[in-house]
Amino acid sequence: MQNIHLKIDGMTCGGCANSVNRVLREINGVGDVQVDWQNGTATVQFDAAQTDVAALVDAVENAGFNVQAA
Ligand code: 9UX
Repeated sequence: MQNIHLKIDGMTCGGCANSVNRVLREINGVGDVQVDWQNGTATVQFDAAQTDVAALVDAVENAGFNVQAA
C-alpha cells in the first residue's frame, strides 16, 4: 500500500468530505481515506496493483470537485 495526497477544491462542509470519502472507498484497492474539507486535502492509502492515482482523481472529479494530486 502507498499513500497519495490530493488537493481538493470545493468542499464546503462535512457532507462534502463524506461524499469524497465514499467515492474513494468504493474503488477496489483503496484502504484508509482521510479527508479534511477545511484544508481541502485528502490522504488516500491504495494498492498500486489494483488502482492508480488517475482513478482516484477521476472518482473525486466525478463527485463534483476539482482535484489534483499534491
Ligand atoms: Mo454540504 Mo457539500 O451541505 O456537496 S454536502 S456543501
